[in-house]
Amino acid sequence: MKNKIPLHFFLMCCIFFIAALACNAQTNLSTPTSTAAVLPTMAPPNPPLRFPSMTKQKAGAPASLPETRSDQAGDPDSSIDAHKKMVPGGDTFVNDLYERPFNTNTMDTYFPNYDIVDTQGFKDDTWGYATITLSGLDVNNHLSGKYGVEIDLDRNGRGDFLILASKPSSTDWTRRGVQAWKDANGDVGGTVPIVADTDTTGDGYETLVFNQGKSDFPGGAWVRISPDDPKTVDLAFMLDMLGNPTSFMMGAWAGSDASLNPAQFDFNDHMTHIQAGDPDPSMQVYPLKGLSEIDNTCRLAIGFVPTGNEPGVCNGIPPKKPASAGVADVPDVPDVPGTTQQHHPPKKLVMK
Ligand SMILES: [Ca+2]
Ligand SMILES: [Ca+2]
Ligand SMILES: [Ca+2]
Ligand SMILES: [Ca+2]
Repeated sequence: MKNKIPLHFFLMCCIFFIAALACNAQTNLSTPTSTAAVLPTMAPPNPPLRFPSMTKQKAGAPASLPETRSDQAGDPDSSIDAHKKMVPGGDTFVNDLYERPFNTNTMDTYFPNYDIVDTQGFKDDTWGYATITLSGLDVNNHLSGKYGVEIDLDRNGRGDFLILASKPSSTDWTRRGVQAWKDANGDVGGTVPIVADTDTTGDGYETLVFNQGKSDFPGGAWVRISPDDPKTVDLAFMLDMLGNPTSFMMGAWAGSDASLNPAQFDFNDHMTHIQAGDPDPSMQVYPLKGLSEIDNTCRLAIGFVPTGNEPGVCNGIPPKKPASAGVADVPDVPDVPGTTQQHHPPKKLVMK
């Protein structure tokens, strides 16, 4: 008799077969998943954009300063007359030239680390450079101030960028403490650049374009103490950050954190001579008052030959000396003060 397969056995076989198929299907489905789980250990096909971009934007520090200097200017060394609570010259408030490395009112504290005695400018294809030499270090043998340059791209006397370095302490280039400010709305200088205006306010340098490496230009500006001279600050800034100028004017600044306030440029537009005071005892508004602990220089010509008529430029058309009768000679201060006759008339000193 022919053996019949029991119906229940046949059904069990079918169930087992279907279950096996399902199991196999699950195994097949799980395979890509496990393969994908392995992938992260390999190089990701699309790494986050910020990675390569950070690597690419990170610019190296500048190297040594160029061998050829573009321009240089001296500035009065006020240590000479510091004990007399006065300066040897170099301060013409109405023409944006200051020589005020003293405390306010009493002028009994002289700050050699705020007193510029020399500045130099350099330029290559990538960088602009400045050196700022101070009369001395502070009582702790540090340069505990702010040091910077004001850059006038179109030579009209109206500053465009202000680069400031706070408390430089290393002979290696660093971005620590360095900021670059821009006058994006063009109100630095007020109505008449360089010259004191009576009714101008404005917000000075209001736009922070570089802040210790955090910006669109991570390698934009650097500072170091000169490896050759502990009283000299070296600054370097990428020309790219300034729009790649081929030439510019550049003046040096030094002062305390409080005095070198970017929003107060130009200082002689934000306060009167009476409010600012003066470091010259022969002036009626002596001593220093609202503007103290600060020094600046005339503006160097970088990448061009000045005519002498550029507002604020060094070695401009020399001012005439006033008639001798009843008026003291203007202190003879070589290399100071960029003083074009049109913009920097001589200071009248009344005899005591
Ligand atoms: Ca000065
Ligand atoms: Ca000085
Ligand atoms: Ca002005
Ligand atoms: Ca402004």
